[in-house]
Amino acid sequence: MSGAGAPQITVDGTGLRVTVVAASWHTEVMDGLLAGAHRALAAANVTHVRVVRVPGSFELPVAAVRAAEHGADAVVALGVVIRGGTPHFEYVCSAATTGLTDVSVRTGVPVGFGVLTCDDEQQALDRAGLPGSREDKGAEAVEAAIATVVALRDL
Ligand code: DLZ
Repeated sequence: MSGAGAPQITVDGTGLRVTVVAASWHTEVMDGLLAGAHRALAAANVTHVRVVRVPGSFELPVAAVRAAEHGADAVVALGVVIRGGTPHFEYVCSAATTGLTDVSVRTGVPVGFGVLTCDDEQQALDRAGLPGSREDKGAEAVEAAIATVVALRDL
């Protein structure tokens, strides 16, 4: 999937409670995603922010559902999964994507999807919002989650 075609989203999240659930594998990339998420939250005027760390991306859905059921207006899930030599990659990616989708649809709380699924570490670094990165997926996930909260208000 290419990053071309991504919308420019400007969001106002004043008054929203946002929980960031973040995996811990691949420290440098995760630090970039988290920093990008914090930048986007500040730009959107979100001051009520909680960050919950879990071991791996497989654990993101259970943390996300807890946050969604305990008062978060939006959840942002951050993780990095890098392909290895076994099918484990597919299982972790599938569990994270299916689980997070299920959380948002079932609870009605938007979940921003900031889980990178990459062939190698360089692909992840290019998307991590670090100096020299081409993309900032942590920030994008925050903007998407807040924009969805705002969009749902009109329904
Ligand atoms: C086991 C594992 C592997 C091999 N790779 C990653 C990864 O690249 N990114 C990630 O977030 N988590 C990885 N994990 C850990 C699993 O997500 C999970 O934490 C463990 O299987 C324990 O449930």
